[in-house]
Order: sequence, then C-alpha cells, then structure tokens
Amino acid sequence: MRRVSRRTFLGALGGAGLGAAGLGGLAGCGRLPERAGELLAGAAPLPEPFTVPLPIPEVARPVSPGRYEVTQRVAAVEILPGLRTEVWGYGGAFPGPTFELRRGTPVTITVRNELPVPTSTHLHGGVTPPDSDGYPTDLVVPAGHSSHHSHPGEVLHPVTKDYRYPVEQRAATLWYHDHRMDFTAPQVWRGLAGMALVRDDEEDALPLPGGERELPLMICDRSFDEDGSFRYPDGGHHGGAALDAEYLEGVEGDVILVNGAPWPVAEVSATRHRLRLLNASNARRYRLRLSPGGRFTQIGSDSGLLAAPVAHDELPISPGERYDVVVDFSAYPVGTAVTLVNTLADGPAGNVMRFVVTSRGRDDSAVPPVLSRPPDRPRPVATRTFDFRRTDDAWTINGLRYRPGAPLARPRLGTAEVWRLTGDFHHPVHVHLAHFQVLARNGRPPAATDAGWKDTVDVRPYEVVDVLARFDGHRGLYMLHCHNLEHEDMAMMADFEVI
Ligand SMILES: [Cu+2]
Repeated sequence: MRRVSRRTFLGALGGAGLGAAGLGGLAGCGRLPERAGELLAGAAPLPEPFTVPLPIPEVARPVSPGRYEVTQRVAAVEILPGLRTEVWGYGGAFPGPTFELRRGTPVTITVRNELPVPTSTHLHGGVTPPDSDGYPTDLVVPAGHSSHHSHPGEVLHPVTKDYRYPVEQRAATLWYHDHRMDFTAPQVWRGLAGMALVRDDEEDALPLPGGERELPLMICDRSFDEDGSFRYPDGGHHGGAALDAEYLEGVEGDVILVNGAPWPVAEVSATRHRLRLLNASNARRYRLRLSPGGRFTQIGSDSGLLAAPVAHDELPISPGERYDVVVDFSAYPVGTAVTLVNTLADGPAGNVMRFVVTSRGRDDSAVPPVLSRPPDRPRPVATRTFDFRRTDDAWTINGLRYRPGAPLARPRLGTAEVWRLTGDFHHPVHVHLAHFQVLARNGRPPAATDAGWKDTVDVRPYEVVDVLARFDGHRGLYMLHCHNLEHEDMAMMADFEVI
C-alpha cells in the first residue's frame, strides 16, 4: 500500500468534508459550540461508571543516578473490565510511568522503540535543548523498519535515542507524549503518553498535601471496539492510512479514562488532596465541576505554582493544559460521593471520575496565601500574530501548512514578545520551550483560570488571545502548534527559532 501522508490526503479531499461537517455547522448556529471534535462511537459495552479503582501510574526508577531507560512497546492491558486492549505504551503501560524530576538535577532518558512505527518524544512544558525536544521529524526508528526519508531534514535514530533534560525550571506538572510528524494523534490515542512532575525547594517548603494525598490525574477519552481494542478512524492502518474526513475537526471518544481507567473511583479521607489535572485528550475539551458542589483551589498552572491560590467553581481544560488544584474533602460528610463531572458533555462523557469520602483523617496540610514568587512579567520587545484557521484545504497557521525548518519567527534568547493568537475554531495553542502569561482575551482581562505561567492556552472560535512569551534557556528550532492532535497532524504547526 502506498504511504499517504495526512496532509496529502487533506489536499486530495479539497476541504469538502471539513466545510460541511465542521465549520459550516459552526457558522449556521448562532451560538459558538464548546465542542471541539466529532464523537466516535465505540462498539464495546460501556462499563458501569465508578466501579474501577483509580490506578496511579508507577513512578519511573532510574537505572543509575540521573539515567532512565524506557521501552516503547506493545502490550495487552485491561482497560474495560473483562476485555484486553492492545496499547502502545512507554514501558508497555498506559499511561506511561510518572517521572519524578528535580529542578537543577539533569536527567537522561533513553527511549527504546520496539513498536511497529517511528516515534518522537516531547516533554510537554519542558525547557529542553532543541535536539531533545521531540521535533516531529527527529525520529526513533524501530529495528527492521524501512528507513526511507519521507520528510526533508528527517533525522533517524535506529532503535534508541537519549533525551537530555536539564530540568532548569520551576516545579510544575509536565507530561510527555509522542510527537511524530503526521501521526501524533493515532500514536497518542494508542497510549504514548505519561506524566512528569518537577519538584523544587520552593514547593517543598509549602505545607501542601502530599504522598497518597497527591494524585496525578491524566484525563482522556477513547473509543473501543467490541473486542476491547482501541477504535480510531484511520482504518487501523497505523503508519499508512489517513483520517476519515468526518473526523478532521478532531476525534472524541465515548469512554472517559482517568489514568487509563474508565470513570474510576478513588476512596479518600475527609482531608485536603492535591489533584494534578491534565487533559491528555486528542480533541475533547472539558469543563470540570464537583458534584454535589465544591471548589477547586488552584495552586498551579501549566508551568508551576501561582503566586497565590485562586478558587474556582469550574475549570475549563483544553487538550494539553494542566491545573494543579487542592480539593478539601473535609467539606463533605463521611460517606459522600463527590463526582468530578464535565459540564460540556451530556450522557456518559458528562462524568469523569468519583471520589468517595470514606473516613475522617488527620490533616496537617494547608494552602498558604502566598505560594511562590513566579518570575516577573518582562517587557515585550516585539508583537507577532499567529492565526489558526482552515485555509482552503488544511488546518494552517498564518495561512501556511507546516513546513519543518521554515521558522515563522526568530525571537532572541532572553527576550519576551507578545504573541497574538487568533483562530476560527477551538485551537488549544501550545508553545514549546517558551512559557507565557495570558494578557488579554478579546482585549479584556483574561479569565481567572488563565492565571499563572502557561504553555498551552485555549483559543476559542474567533477569539483574540494575547500572551506574553519569554524565550529562555536554549537557542534553536522549536515549534508552536495546535494541541488538538488531529489539527496538529493536519499541518497546524509552525517552527520558530530562538536566536
Ligand atoms: Cu486546532
């Protein structure tokens, strides 16, 4: 079978599918939809919610101080009760192991690829040198894979690659995932994602809940075939086929997973718990609330602790974003079931997971009124606009399809710039290397949930979002892109070069 790139396919399509299924619908209704993808119905019976215990991914163990090895491999795991699902996992696990990193302690992670496809691993939120940043054409190629170059400038590493992370950055909730050119969406869908937590002295000095009361929660949606296998609308020909035109807006699954378990349940004591929320979905956005009521006390954003906590009743979270929050379960009587719900969906996807308050507990933790001293807002030296929209027959940035090695901007190391992000649909914009603050939405102050330093921001249809990005750490080629993974694969990426 001839290899057909997704972008070639989209070119051949002439945009007909997208116009009819997606943006036409948007223009036709008076209200802007909150949904950012097309629901892919599965065929497996949906499990009863809140019956599977919440799994906590294993913490990766170094093979020697500062050195890790992780093998990407195929594994069969039980996700839906009684069925086996083939996953492509870091360490054969989905999610992959959690990496516990320490500011100022560099690590090298050797990724070995035993999958049937090439991969590239991006540490999302990492301040990483360009040759370890998971550039989409910097590929780890499995043994026996035909090594023809399909993209100019492609770099192929046979079987393994050492990714070097200086970890010169503040404590934060990071994650890692596949970033292979044209195939990020199906490869992440099949399991290539995990979390990485950076810790530092500033955070250690705070009396935040920790240990078993600190829960990394990777939220994503998937659809399953009758036999338990993942369903994804590319004909199953991973590595060759294109996405069905119906799903060019993005693929939404009908099963919500947290840490790889469907609508799980966690027993908690009536104490404060720290929840590190990550939306690892391909396209689905969530608006998270607690039912029967309750508040999230946000302590951190994508790129680290806030200066001071912010209370929220609800959290909108788009693909790639993280919220570091504390929930005080002492607000509920023992025996209460507290459900984390998603008010953007009706039906099964309206639930995420459940906490059951099973006992009283001693609680020495606190959320202090001052959390950290984040870096001050620098003065910008330039303003640039990046427009995310469908142009003719592709998802584009400033009207351009992604071309590796052709940077759209050359910011100087150590400076900051205002980047104005606009678009025609929900585009969660992620910037590699550079962290940013949201300055304004449509010229007005940003939402309370935009607080702090971030690396991903939800740009909603026809919205103008101004962010102040600082370019620190490394010179070289990086990228910004839409984190709707189907858009990303469909050319909605651009390079920038830090000079
Ligand atoms: Cu997008």
